[in-house]
Amino acid sequence: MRPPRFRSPLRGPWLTSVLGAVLLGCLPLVIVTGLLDYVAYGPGQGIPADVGPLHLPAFDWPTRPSWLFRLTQGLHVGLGLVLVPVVLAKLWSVIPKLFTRTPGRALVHALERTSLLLLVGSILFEIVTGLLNIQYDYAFGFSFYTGHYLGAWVFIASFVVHVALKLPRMVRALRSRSLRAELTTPGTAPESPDDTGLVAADPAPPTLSRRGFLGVVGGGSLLVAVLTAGQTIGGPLRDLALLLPRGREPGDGPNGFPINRTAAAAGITVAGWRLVLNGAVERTLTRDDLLALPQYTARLPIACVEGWSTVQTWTGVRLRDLAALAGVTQPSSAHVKSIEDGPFASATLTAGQVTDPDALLALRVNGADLSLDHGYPARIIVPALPGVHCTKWVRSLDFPDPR
Ligand SMILES: Nc1nc2c(c(=O)[nH]1)N[C@H]1C(S)=C(S)[C@@H](COP(=O)(O)O)O[C@H]1N2
Ligand SMILES: [Mo]
Repeated sequence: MRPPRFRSPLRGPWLTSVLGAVLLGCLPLVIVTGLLDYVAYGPGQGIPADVGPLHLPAFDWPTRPSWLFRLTQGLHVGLGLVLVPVVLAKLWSVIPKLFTRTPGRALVHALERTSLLLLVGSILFEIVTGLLNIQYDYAFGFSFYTGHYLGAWVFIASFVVHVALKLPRMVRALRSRSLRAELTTPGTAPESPDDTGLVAADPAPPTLSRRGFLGVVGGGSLLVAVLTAGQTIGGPLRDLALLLPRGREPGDGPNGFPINRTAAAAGITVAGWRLVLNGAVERTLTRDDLLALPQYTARLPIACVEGWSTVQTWTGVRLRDLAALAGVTQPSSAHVKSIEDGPFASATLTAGQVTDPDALLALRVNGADLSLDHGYPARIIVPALPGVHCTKWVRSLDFPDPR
């Protein structure tokens, strides 16, 4: 028995399948780019924490193309956000199923219920944790990275099961009507009832056509896209970046690009600053010492896990030159520490990331000294490195001595 309150004439297997097909086409991209982002963070940096057998195969994240992380991270967050209206529409389209019993034995019913609960629960969990991570600093009682990662595996497993179970039905339903015809004529007549239990038995009079409904969902996605992309595109669109609110007022000039964590928030004082290099030998350098070394300039992005990114022109000293100064000519890694001790105050770089010719300890940006908010006296900038590892206010660089 279907409760009478779900009487929309729009619900039906075709509508659900159209939304399902969009998600089937796009969610794998969100999943893969999300997992790649964890690979990019590199193992052993606590992102995610120890997840036992669920850990990903570790491979060294490349430094080329320099926009690689910008792409994977941007796709993950951007597409993930844009799909939220589609997910919500799909959930709305199947609400009556919550109240119908699967024919057959109680066990089958319980299994189906459990798998749907995991599917719906995990996608909502991923959306909510992802959104909260963008909106607030550390709003969780658990690590966002670990929670989002474990939630992703619950979702992946239940998504695979769901697709395997529903794919034939989806294909059949898609064939039952012509998408083109639906989009060109505002159809409101209910779909023909079938055993899915989605079509209302006593449909209410229509208030919206199926085409109108799809238009509302698509318009919602478009709106989300506009509200999201402003942070990255900048200019007048930045004021529209309501969904990516960080650093909306970075000011003008060479240092006028987004700031997640200000120097004030990190409690930075730089009086008497020295850079400490540890390798085969220990070296201590002032900022003037660093400026007297060969300077290199590279145009490189910072891409944040929160979905925004920015490309700037950075100038500074090559990390491999600093390793050589510390007596390490073939660095196998580098451990970076900031003068603050917040959650993102240290990072470990791979051999490839230290030796890339564009891997810099940046002192200047766009022809001016770094501002204090952007990491003055010096910050890390490496091609394709996740933003979170572009450590600001660097205090020391340790190059483990291979000898
Ligand atoms: N010392 C320090 N460096 C840091 C951070 C930080 O909190 N502390 N934030 C990181 C993050 S999450 C990003 S995305 C980049 C860019 O952040 P910004 O906009 O605050 O410069 O800097 C990174 N460097
Ligand atoms: Mo970030």
